[in-house]
Amino acid sequence: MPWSRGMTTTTHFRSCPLCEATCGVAITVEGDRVTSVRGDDDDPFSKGYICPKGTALADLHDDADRLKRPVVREGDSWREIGWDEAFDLVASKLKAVRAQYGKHAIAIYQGNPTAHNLGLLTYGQLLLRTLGTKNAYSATSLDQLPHMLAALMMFGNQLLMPVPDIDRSDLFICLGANPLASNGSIMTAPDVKSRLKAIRDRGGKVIVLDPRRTETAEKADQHLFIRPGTDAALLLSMINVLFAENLVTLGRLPANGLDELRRVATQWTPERASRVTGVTTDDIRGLARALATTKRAVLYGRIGVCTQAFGGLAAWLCYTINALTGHLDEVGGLMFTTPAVDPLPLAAMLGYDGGFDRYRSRVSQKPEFGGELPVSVLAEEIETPGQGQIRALITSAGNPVLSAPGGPRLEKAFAGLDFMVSIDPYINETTRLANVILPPTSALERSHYDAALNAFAVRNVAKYSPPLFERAADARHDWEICLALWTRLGTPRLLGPASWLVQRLLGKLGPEPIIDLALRTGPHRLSLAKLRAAPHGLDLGPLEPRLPKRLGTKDKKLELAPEVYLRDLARLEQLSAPASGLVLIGRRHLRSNNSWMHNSERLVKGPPRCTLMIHPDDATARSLVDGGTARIATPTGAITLPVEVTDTIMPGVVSIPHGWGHGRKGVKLRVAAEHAGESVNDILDPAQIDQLSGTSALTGQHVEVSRA
Ligand SMILES: Nc1nc2c(c(=O)[nH]1)N[C@H]1C(S)=C(S)[C@@H](COP(=O)(O)OP(=O)(O)OC[C@H]3O[C@@H](n4cnc5c(=O)[nH]c(N)nc54)[C@H](O)[C@@H]3O)O[C@H]1N2
Ligand SMILES: Nc1nc2c(c(=O)[nH]1)N[C@H]1C(S)=C(S)[C@@H](COP(=O)(O)OP(=O)(O)OC[C@H]3O[C@@H](n4cnc5c(=O)[nH]c(N)nc54)[C@H](O)[C@@H]3O)O[C@H]1N2
Ligand code: SF4
Ligand SMILES: [Mo]
Repeated sequence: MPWSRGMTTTTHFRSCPLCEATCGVAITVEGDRVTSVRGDDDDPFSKGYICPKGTALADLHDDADRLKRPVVREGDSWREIGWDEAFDLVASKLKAVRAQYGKHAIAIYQGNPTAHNLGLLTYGQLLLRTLGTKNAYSATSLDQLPHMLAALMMFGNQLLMPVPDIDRSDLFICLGANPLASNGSIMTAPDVKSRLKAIRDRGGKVIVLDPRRTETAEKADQHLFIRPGTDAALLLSMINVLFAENLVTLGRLPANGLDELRRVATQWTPERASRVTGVTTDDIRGLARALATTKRAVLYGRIGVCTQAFGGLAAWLCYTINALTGHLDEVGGLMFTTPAVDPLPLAAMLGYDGGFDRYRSRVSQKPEFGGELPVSVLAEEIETPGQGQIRALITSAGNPVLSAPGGPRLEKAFAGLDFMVSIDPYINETTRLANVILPPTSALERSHYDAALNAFAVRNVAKYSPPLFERAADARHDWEICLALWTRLGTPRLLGPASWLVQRLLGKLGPEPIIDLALRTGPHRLSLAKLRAAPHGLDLGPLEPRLPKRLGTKDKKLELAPEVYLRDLARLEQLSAPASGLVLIGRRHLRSNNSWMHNSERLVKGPPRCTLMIHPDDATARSLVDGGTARIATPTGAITLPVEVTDTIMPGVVSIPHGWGHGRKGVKLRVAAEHAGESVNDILDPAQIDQLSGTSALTGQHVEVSRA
């Protein structure tokens, strides 16, 4: 729109919903155009920091490829239809499937942006979790499931995941995370770089264990290479040292399982673990001693620890080792938050109350977790005929074709469904296979409160973001889409005679009153009005000890050695010194966000980022040169990528980022198509999982690399 008289420039303070850091942004608007997005200097938590993705908030809003109205697929082309027509169509198709095949024939898949979207966290769960299907899937089993399982088993609630008290720690051991690229995960901490620097400035130490000398490792005091998939062995041997050298201190926390831990750790001497992990015995002992003897210290493990063959064990041991060294629930250690909106009672109300292995998947008997099955079985549950076969799919804020191993198999399975609907703003690798796409408003057109991520923030904070732009009359928020489907699908019948009233009421309300009520009844006794009066957000102080009160375990004790893990340790015996050949790891880049932000020119410009990183020795052995092309193959498939030869990666390991592969036919992402890359999940084998938890093994799979 051209500038015209009466058009004023205004600045608005919001939080960025694109990653877990929840940075405060100052958005300058002229008329209906965003003219700049900067960091909000007065945000008490992020203090002016933003990353390049924050700036791209405007690109997403203005993206010409973003859908504004529902579309229905007719062969290879799409036709816009009205909202009511779309809702009626979707509801009738889903109801028909349900009537003919039963409720488990409708599968759901919820993706990562759910956690950043108030409407999907509330009304989305209302729709999707009341469908009553066992075929519920999400990005959880590609991500933090092992942390949630450990929280459930050890602390009695799957949402009770502790976070590193990074601002008061004097030793930060970082295992399988690269917060300088990811901006932190299950550690909401804007500007991690400055927070890590502050540790060093106060005389503390940062140590990174990673198969790659990452951006975070470059800024650390020490970096140690560790072989992919061997973290459980490392941690057990550190625990072995703690017991052997009498360094175990549980502190004030009542706990069960100490003797069992001592027993299982005796099997894993530093010598044995060193052969497996590639970390020297001196370093293993040094790590254990440093963790035990530094008063304020923490070992933080994240996705590299989870998404591997022994992810369940490794995530459990990460929490356990903090408990054994007196750092659980202590200042500077691994702490629990006191969020203004407490997600625990809310989740319980929505039926997300935790549980593991209460039932199994139909085809290959994989365990349920939190009412969901692992994504690794989604394709087989669609392909395999019989009672309970999936016939229809709802995807919401997810792109499993690029995000889950076995992408080509998934797209084939999706194409064979009776019906598929996607709640998503784009026609991408997954949604192009849907029959109907229901696009929500953009992040700038809706209100936001970080109901999920504040529960994992390194300080207790709260901030409300009202909508920046009024939504167009014919646009719908995610919550409105979910409510419309929930109403039509007949699930309100559960509510009995009051259902009509409840529907009308919910339709008028939206998510705000829910958050307001949760704020008022929460531990800080806030309200939306109080948050509206503080547009930069509120700092509610540092983390405080919460145990044993907050434990959900029956006897209010920590469970240090839950039975499921003790049993799974037998499997770890398979770990041995590495065979020859290469194993694959992933990586993240500051300018990328999983699979869906590659349509912003400012984020994708520059040299290609979807490359194969390989160590010089491994490159030479395969006649690969920097800038050349390599073929990377597994029994699942093969892709071809540009080569980056670098000694920042461990010999025997190669790295490929995920979320690329936009060259598929029918994808309508103009910018992304010019920077298509290849999808690493086209070659990852979906059958390789952590057998305990069902989490996909995204790291540590074997690959063959040759000159293309
Ligand atoms: N090989 C490998 N694979 C991985 C990973 C890895 O490290 N390596 N990481 C895994 C991890 S941690 C995760 S979380 C998953 C992510 O996996 P997914 O959640 O399946 O994928 P995303 O790329 O986050 O896709 C998000 C989708 O949501 C849509 N979207 C964005 N905003 C909104 C919104 O506000 N409302 C709605 N309705 N839709 C929206 C986007 O258009 C996009 O289609 O990928 C996993 N896959
Ligand atoms: N810029 C950007 N930010 C993001 C995302 C993004 O795609 N881009 N995605 C968001 C999402 S959904 C998530 S879940 C978070 C994840 O946040 P992080 O957990 O910080 O994820 P990564 O940056 O992938 O770092 C994982 C590290 O583990 C290492 N690693 C791989 N295998 C192993 C192993 O077996 N053992 C050990 N010890 N290390 C291993 C990898 O080399 C990598 O450096 O990031 C979020 N933030
Ligand atoms: S770090 Fe995350 S929250 Fe902060 S600006 Fe970047 S994408 Fe947004
Ligand atoms: Mo994730």
